[in-house]
Amino acid sequence: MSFDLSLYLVTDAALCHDYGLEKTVEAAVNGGVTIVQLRDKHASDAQMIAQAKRLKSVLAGTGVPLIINDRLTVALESQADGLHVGQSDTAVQAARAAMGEQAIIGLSINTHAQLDAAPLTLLDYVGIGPVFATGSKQDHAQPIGFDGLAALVAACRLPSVAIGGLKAEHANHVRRAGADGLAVISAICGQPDPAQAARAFKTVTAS
Ligand code: TZP
Ligand code: MG
Repeated sequence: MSFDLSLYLVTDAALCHDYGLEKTVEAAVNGGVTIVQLRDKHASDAQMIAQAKRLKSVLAGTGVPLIINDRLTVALESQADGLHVGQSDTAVQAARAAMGEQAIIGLSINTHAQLDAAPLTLLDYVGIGPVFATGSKQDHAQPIGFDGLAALVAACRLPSVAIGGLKAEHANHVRRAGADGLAVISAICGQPDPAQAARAFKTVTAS
């Protein structure tokens, strides 16, 4: 499946409680989200598989891929479009072997050493960050700022998406740093109007 990293929504169901996860994702896609990652650190595999299937129905016909965070079993069972892994999750080689050639596979990167060690030929994209400190991920790595982002993007031959504390007002900085897109949780999940929150990223004028 082809993919567009320009506005990458990572979900947090706990933040979406008023609006609900499916409605949040639907609204966010209407507002311009181009790719969705289901991330849930608390659900069981079975719960996450059921949630992934519901999100697949929401995304059907939109062309927006569904990526699963960390859990290979969930990605396989739900027939999701891809898997995103962190440095201490399922190895990329195992993920590619299990998911097949067509799957979209991404890896989180925070340092040049991690980039140098990454099996780039088995990956479709990298997530680079956190750009800023964020309350959305416990024990996140050291923030790298826009300069750190630019240096990692410049050293990376793959499509890349920036993550960590990003808001609509940062869209131009991220583009200038050379990344293909922004990945966000709290700037869309849990916002009173997720469609408008997504649209805000799209309407930042180039400067
Ligand atoms: N990985 C690095 S930072 C982060 C993840 C999953 C959380 C991003 O959330 P937010 O709310 O967009 O800062
Ligand atoms: Mg992880």
